[in-house]
Amino acid sequence: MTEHDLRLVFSRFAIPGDFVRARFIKVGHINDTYLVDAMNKTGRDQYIFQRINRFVFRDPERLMANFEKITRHIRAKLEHAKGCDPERGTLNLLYARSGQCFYLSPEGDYWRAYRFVGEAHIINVATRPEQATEAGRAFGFFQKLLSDLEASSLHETIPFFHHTPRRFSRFKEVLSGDTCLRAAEARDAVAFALEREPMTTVITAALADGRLPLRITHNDTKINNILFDNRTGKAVCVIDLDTTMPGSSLYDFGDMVRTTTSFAPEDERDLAKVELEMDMFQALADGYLAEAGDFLTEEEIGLLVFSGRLVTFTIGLRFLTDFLEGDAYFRVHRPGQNLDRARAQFGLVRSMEAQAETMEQCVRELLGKTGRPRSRSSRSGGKPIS
Ligand code: ADP
Ligand code: GN1
Ligand code: MG
Repeated sequence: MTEHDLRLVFSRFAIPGDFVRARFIKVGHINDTYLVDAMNKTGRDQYIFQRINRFVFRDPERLMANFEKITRHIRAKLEHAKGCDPERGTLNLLYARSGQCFYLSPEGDYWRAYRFVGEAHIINVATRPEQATEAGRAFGFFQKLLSDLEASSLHETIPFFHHTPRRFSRFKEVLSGDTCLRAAEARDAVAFALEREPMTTVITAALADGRLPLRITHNDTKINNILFDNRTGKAVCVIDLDTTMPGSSLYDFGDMVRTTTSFAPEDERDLAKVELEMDMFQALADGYLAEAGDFLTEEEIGLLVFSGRLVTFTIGLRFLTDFLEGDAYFRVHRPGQNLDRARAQFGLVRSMEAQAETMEQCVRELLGKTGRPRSRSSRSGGKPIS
């Protein structure tokens, strides 16, 4: 994608001012994201432009319908909430000249644009407990803001996204085909995955029989999908809303455990560095329960610690499957990166397995401190799947 193309895409949006330049942002694994500088009469403006990944998202128009619904809903809430800033507290979409919230190029690419949230930064690896607390609060608040939006009003942008048994079947299929001849190199990770098949069904089974409620959840709650304020260090905006759709609160909490409790990066090669840090976990759970403790059911609370293991395992399994398949899904910046990512996730699962009882104790203490959980009937939100 050249600067010239971005200039053209920019011109298709109803944005005042002139295009100045575009820079590629290398962070996410999925979409192509650019920071665009523009100049208007009053000075410089910045925008985020994204080309939606068509391989991952098969129906971008439905995805954008979700996006519009979610951001409008949140914005309306923030406009009435004390101390909230609707300009920075959610993504603000910009419209194309066609009137749609995306631009479809002649090549078949879907583009969207939103206002750049300034004076903010992302965190790829949490280093301090306050950051984990902020992450927990931000995604808990996000779930709360969407709790009165009808789950069935959103499209499923990626069917069976967190469905671990399906992910496992796909893994086994790819493994037995081994068309890229990579299974031998991944023998350790493959063995780790195969040993853990029995745990894969726990959450999907509980959702299917109504023990767990279906909610609107973010479904991609890694810490770098939050913008943090440069001055205060507080979470300002939850981003990357492509997978916000019906799901389980446990998918969100589990992915937060994966990405806020270890000081090692997602693709760490030195597995001795991959450990769950208990003070980070405590800080995360504290922040999350401060927002979500009121609406979570006892069943959800009972599976919080397990969700960390399951979601970390599932994402490791997806990295491993993608490695075996030739890196078709997750963007890689070097050969073998998806295998490193898989091994690091599995290392973290191992650390969580070893510390499971201490993690459970930590949740019990946090709940005891605040008198939660309250009785089930006093909570609202979340509908069982029929
Ligand atoms: P992906 O789906 O590929 O992960 P994201 O939507 O997470 O893409 O965006 C990638 C990166 O772009 C983010 O990590 C962040 O650095 C930056 N970004 C996205 N939206 C904004 C925004 N509105 N304001 C500032 N930075 C943003
Ligand atoms: C992808 O888009 P990004 O980079 O925030 C992926 C998540 C994975 C994550 C692993 C749509 O998230 O599911 O957990 O990578 N998103 C999609 O880092 O597949
Ligand atoms: Mg992202």
